[in-house]
This record gives sequence, structure tokens and C-alpha cells, in this order.
Amino acid sequence: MALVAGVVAGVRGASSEPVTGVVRVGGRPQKDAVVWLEGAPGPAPAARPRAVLDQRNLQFIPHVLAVPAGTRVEMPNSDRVFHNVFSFHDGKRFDLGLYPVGTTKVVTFDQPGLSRIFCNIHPNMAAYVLAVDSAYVAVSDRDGRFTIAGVPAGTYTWRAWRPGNHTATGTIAVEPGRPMEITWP
Ligand SMILES: [Cu+2]
Repeated sequence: MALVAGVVAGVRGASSEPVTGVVRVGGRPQKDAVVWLEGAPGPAPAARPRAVLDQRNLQFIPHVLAVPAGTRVEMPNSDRVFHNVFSFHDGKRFDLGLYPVGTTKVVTFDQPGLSRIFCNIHPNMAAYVLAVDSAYVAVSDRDGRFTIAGVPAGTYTWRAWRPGNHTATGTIAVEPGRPMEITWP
């Protein structure tokens, strides 16, 4: 299944620095891949930035949202039509019911796990919310690049996931100035 390549973080001394890297599949940049450092709880939930899963132009934005477990995720309806957002499968289960344009509902993803999010009215709307046991988590952009901010010095097990339930794992060696690289075959 998953194959793993290199590693490395940009951490110096006792300070914390961003861990940057790139995700590739078959040699090509992979967007919407989640990368996190396992078992690194980081700041208390109250200190974390808010997370938003928006509804706009009959899409969820972003398509893949990754958050530390315990995060409150705001789900505004920024569209011109009603939506009915739900998750019935794994992870957090909920049904927000019909709610109108301009309103926001909030779901707390209190346990680690993958939730598949849909809309009852628009079958093409789909998103993933991956809650992880870590404060150090990022999603790759269209160039496959990601940045995990403020990582304290140390050695970590990293994990990666992308849609289709492909996973990868490895160990981060602290070595300044070299990017982390994750590849799937
Ligand atoms: Cu909808």
C-alpha cells in the first residue's frame, strides 16, 4: 500500500520552526494530502485558530480539512441556496438539517478520525474532515507543498493520508534546512 520516502524538519535548538515539505504521487505534486506529527498535542484547544468548512458555489471549501481532535469547525452557508450538511459514516456523525444562506453551524470533531461530509440536497457536494491526535497538521496545496507551523524540536513519527485512504508513515529526524518529502508510488 503506502510507500514512504525521506524526512526532515527545520528545527533548531530549543526553538520551534515550521516544517515544510512536498507530497508527490507517481512523481507528481499531490494536493489535498494531510501530513501530521503523531502524538504532539501542542497548544490547548482554546489557543488554536478556528477552522472553517465553507459552502460556496455548491461546493465545500476546502475539499479536505484537517484539524486537531477537539477543534470546533464552523460550517457557514455562504451560498445562494439551502444546504443540509451531514456525516453518517465513520468519524463524527451529525446531521445539521436544512439551514439557510448566511447562517453558520458548528461541529466539534472531538475524536480522531475521518469524517466524510455530504449535502442531502446536492449529491455532488463532498468533503473530508480528518481529525488527528496532533496539533501539528497541514494539508498540501496544489503544488503538493505544505507547512506545519511552530514545531518544537524533537523526533516525531509523521503520518500522511490522502483521499482513497492511502496512508504513509515515517520518522522525522531534526535536521535544519532540508525539506520533508512524502511520496506514494
Ligand atoms: Cu447542498
